[in-house]
Amino acid sequence: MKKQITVAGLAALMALSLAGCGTNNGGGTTPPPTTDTSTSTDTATSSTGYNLQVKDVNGDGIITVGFAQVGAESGWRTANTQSYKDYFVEANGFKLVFADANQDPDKQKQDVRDLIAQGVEVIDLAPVTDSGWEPVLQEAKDAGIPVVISDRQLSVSDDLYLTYFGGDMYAEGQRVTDFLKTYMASNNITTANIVHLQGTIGSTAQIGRSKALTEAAAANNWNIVYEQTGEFTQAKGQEVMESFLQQNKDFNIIYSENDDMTYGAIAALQAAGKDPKSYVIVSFDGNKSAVQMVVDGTIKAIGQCNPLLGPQVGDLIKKSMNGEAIPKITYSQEVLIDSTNAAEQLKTAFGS
Ligand code: GZL
Repeated sequence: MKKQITVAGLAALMALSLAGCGTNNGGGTTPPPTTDTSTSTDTATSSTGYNLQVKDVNGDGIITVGFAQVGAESGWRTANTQSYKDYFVEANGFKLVFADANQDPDKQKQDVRDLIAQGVEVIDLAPVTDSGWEPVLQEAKDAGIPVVISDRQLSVSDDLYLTYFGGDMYAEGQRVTDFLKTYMASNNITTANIVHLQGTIGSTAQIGRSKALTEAAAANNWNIVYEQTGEFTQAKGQEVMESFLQQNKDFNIIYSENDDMTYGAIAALQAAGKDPKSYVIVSFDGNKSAVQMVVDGTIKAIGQCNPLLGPQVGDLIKKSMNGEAIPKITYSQEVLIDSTNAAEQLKTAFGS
């Protein structure tokens, strides 16, 4: 699905993603400022055999957006949903039809079919997991309804969707594993015994972040002593950590694929009389309370993942309406948050 970027495409994309991330188009709040811009895409949608364009089909001057959301499992998701509800309003030329899959991949496919039947004018899909989507996407295409994929990617043919906007989860994982390697070296930690709390299995957030860890562990001779999904929720993250602690195995690092599971793991450590600060805990997302924990030293680093996607997705939809060539894939600007920048990042961190 990923394509190599042309130089011209990079320039266009950097302008787009800088414009997108820096613009608060009257909806939602401007995403946290970051310095890192990573993108990879093919600039023209037509070259990929996908020729649908967003149109005001019913001529009411409003674009009706059907949003097929993952669920409400985490602080990231809450902020993401709010970003859409804030941005896709009549003042910005939109109407939002919202569907919550409650983290159920099968329900989500039915949600999309329902949105097609309702005749929305564009669908935004944040897929729970990345398999089995071809038939539904083909149905949307046959119905003439463009599909924007946001948040988590899909491993489908480029001619089944208009564009993707969201985080590069593999790159997020590489930032965190690079941090771990440097942190271990500078603190004379020679052994890595890692507890790996995975996100929802089969989501590209889990796939990318887990891939980065698996590769780094192989390259650096790290041991993954426990690996289990916490479904991106605090409750499940705590349950998984409690279950591991009962095994009395040695560990010194926790690699947790989102802040909510990290909160759960920290609660489990504290309940067992262990000091979280005596472990190397790394996380993903960048909720305000997690960034505060980086300032406090409880969490050593966070792979930032920006949930405030509404304005940028809206920007891409508007560009499609205007007949402009939009990138096939655009990645959010994201950084690593550690002790060197946490105080600054805290000023713009999302959520609570
Ligand atoms: C990442 C997003 C993930 C977050 C979790 O883009 O899909 O899902 O990292 C959320 O917090 O549950």
